[in-house]
Amino acid sequence: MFNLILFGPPGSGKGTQSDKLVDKYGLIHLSTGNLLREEISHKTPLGLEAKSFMDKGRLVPDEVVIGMIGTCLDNHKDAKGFLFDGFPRTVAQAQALDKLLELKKTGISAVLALDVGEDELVKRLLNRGKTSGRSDDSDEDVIRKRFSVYKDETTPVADHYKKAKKFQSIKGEGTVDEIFDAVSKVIDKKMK
Ligand code: B4P
Repeated sequence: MFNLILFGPPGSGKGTQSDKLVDKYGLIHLSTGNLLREEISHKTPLGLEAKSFMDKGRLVPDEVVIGMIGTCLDNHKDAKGFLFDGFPRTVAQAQALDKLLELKKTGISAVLALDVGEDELVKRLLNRGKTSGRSDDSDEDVIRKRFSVYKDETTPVADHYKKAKKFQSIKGEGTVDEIFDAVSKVIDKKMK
């Protein structure tokens, strides 16, 4: 199996690149952000709980997202690999993912981080907020809160994978196609 984590701050292009990567490599796309928004749109109890965190720019509790990922892995027993987008976002999530993959006798093949400056990130998110209807993209204070949560809670996840020598940064500024080419080159090398 080839299991890839696309890593990076909010607005770095994880979702954008994931859509293209799953088409090219035939991986199963697991975006915790998309899964949570789906729960919110169906007004499930899980969705209502998640919304209260997401609207404030905070992370949804670990046990909620870990449970969701566990279910998705079980639902795709024959997958040739997974693309994790926006997960793991805490060290506890990374450790849980290691265990879940171990049970499937597999592991993380690579963690690719999209590197984008904060001014560009704010610009992208506010821009998306104009059309997406996403409440977490419309308010600059909430966007800044998401960055501070990223620095405090998600950056340590990078160290977790650096220790395992699986982490690589890629320039995330430029056109979507330029970044896609750069990411694809790294994946092609890792798949060899
Ligand atoms: P996510 O859905 O993961 O949202 P994100 O980080 O904001 O988006 P992403 O990084 O994928 O967006 P993209 O750059 O593609 O999370 C939302 C919330 O859900 C979190 O804040 C948290 O509350 C909760 N959550 C999710 N996962 C969780 C977890 N594991 N644990 C706890 N809570 C969790 O796109 C951004 C914009 O940039 C788009 O408009 C796009 O068109 C544009 N763009 C992309 N690439 C570009 C480029 N090269 N140039 C110019 N614009 C570009």
